[in-house]
Amino acid sequence: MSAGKRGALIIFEGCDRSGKTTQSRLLVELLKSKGIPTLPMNFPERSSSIGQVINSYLTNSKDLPDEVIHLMFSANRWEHMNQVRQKLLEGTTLVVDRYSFSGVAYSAAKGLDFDWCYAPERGLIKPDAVFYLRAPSNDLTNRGQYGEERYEKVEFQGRVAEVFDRICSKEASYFHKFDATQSVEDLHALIGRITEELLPKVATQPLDTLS
Ligand code: DGP
Repeated sequence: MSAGKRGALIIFEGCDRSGKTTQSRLLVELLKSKGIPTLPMNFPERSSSIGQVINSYLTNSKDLPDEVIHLMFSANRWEHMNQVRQKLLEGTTLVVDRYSFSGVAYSAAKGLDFDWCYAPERGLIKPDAVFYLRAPSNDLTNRGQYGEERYEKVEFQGRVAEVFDRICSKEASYFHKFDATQSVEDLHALIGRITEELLPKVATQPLDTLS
């Protein structure tokens, strides 16, 4: 960690095709251009053996009970926690496409109990900021390639958005909700500004955990 300064854990959340991947890429580019050590990550991380099971599930080549796949997604985050902690303490900022909140939102949208869904996420490193991109689900279906994976159905995405809204109210102290229908450039400018204010603030704070 350079002069006792840690990196920030920044998460992008939202429904499928809400623009998370574009916005997280732009944020990584911005931070790197300013000389801030930054790495992109995404969950599910599909290359591990757990990640490969998740990939088979998402592409509909494997079926699993809702509870089992929920715990697999969570385990996929847990298996990367040492790496996440180490990078943050070395001073690297991590920009992560999806985290625990997708875990809760997608499983609770299927009807699993909200608190049960949250339980395996407790103890994971708490994000410094979550950028939640919110758009009406009808809008999202018009974006490219919608419908190829298991969860990409309009009605289901509507329920996912409702759970994300509930999480956003519960975790309001570090959630930032944005209208995802605004232009890519405007959204990026807003997110960039918030991040640049955030980094020096959290640099000397200890890491916290989700509770
Ligand atoms: P992505 O690679 O970001 O497109 O995510 C793939 C799909 O997996 C997407 O429909 C959202 C869903 N997803 C991501 N994380 C979780 C999770 O922790 N639990 C569940 N049930 N679904 C998730």
